[in-house]
Amino acid sequence: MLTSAVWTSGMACCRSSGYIGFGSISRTYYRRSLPLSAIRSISTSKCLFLKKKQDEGNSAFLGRLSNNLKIGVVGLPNIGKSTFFNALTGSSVAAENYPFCTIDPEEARVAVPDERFDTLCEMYKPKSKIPAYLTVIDIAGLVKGASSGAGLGNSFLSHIASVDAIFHVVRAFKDTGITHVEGKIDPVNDIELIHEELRLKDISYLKKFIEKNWSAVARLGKDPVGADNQAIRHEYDTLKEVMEWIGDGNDVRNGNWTDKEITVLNKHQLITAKPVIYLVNLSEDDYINKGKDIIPDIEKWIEKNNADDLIIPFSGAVESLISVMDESEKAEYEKDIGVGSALPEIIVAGYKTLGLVNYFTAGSDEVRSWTIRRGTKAPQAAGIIHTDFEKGFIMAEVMTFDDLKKYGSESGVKAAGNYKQKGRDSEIEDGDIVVFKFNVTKKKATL
Ligand SMILES: Nc1nc2c(ncn2[C@@H]2O[C@H](COP(=O)(O)OP(=O)(O)OP(=O)(O)O)[C@@H](O)[C@H]2O)c(=O)[nH]1
Ligand SMILES: [Mg+2]
Repeated sequence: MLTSAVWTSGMACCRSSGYIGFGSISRTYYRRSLPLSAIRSISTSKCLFLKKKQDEGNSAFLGRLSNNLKIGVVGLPNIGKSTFFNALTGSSVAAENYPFCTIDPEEARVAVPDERFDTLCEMYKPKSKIPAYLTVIDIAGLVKGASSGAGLGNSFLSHIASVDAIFHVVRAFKDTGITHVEGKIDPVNDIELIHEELRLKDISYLKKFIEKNWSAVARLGKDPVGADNQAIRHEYDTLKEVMEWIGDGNDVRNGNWTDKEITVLNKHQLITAKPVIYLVNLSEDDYINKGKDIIPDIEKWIEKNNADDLIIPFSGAVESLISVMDESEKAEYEKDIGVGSALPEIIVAGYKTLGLVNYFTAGSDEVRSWTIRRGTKAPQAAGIIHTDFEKGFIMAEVMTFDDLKKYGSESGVKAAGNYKQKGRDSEIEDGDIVVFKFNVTKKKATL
């Protein structure tokens, strides 16, 4: 029978130092029967990545257009970011009890859990199975004043600027043995502090831009002549408006921007434009009782300030333990404590927050999940596999995963008349199983 483990102060899960640090855990047996759905109901209570503009039918997407999008782990120092990163990605970066243990960003990929992929692998029994991956980056801690150089300062804010979305980790576990840079456990205060530093960083970036450009823009006048000059004026006006919006205490991602403004914003990649998921690091006990004394205050803050952002409770202590267990130990432990790991949900939420969806290629050689941004047209989706597929795109033959499951085979889907052809203006959608037809005539080599 498995015991429920209590993480005692000073315990580090640090594979880099050659041990898994649970030797001094006091093991007490608790049988708890909280259903998994209790935790799940907290974390699914928020919608994901819904920009007002998109809801209103706009097509522009706030964020980088790339298929290698990254999500950064951000928060105060010594709050469990690297512990979380290690458990999430199976890495072994140092996670010790002192602030600024992490200095250089660490990057790792984690497979995105997807039942559809698993089902396809069962159906096709392929030689090779390649799931979708989420790239996660562990970033150094931020302290009060980081935007003006305090702590490890500005360079670390630039690491945050280079990711596409943020896992904002906040400490809610009480453990007097683990130093807290603010000297107290106050999750809402910590969230506000980080939020403020990120906002201030955006303000200082915009200030610099405006100071550098105002005289040139003033010379252009209100209605400049020529497309280039008009674009310069528009960029300047947009960023001035954004500056006012952030100056009033708002994050860029909550603004109501036009497509044209979003194009400008995407050029500048402001930090508060990035989607955020708040990950609340609870003690094991609080995780088991779904953070009932902790989560409501945080939810209130998020509701007031960033209502569209998602909050997911987890426990670094629980995840560290689970991450070194084999499948049967894990199942028994999860049964004992009555809740499961939050990591699958966190990975999927991160993936969705980045606006990513999957299509599949499936056959006896390989089943593979390909990552595209929602709304990607068929030729560009083909280009993810190979640029030739995009250049010589003819069409995509598509069946949906749901149809394949329903009719049991490709021929069943065809017999039902649900095997479709998509042209260059059609989008490839989440769950499409695709065969691309393309034709590339090779140029003759010239001597
Ligand atoms: N009790 C308890 N300790 C934890 C938990 N998560 C992390 N710790 C401990 O807190 C200390 C700091 O953890 P890290 O994961 O290194 O924290 P970090 O946020 O990456 O810190 P920096 O890299 O300095 O910014 C380590 O001693 C961890 O063992 C937790 O959930 N419960
Ligand atoms: Mg760290």
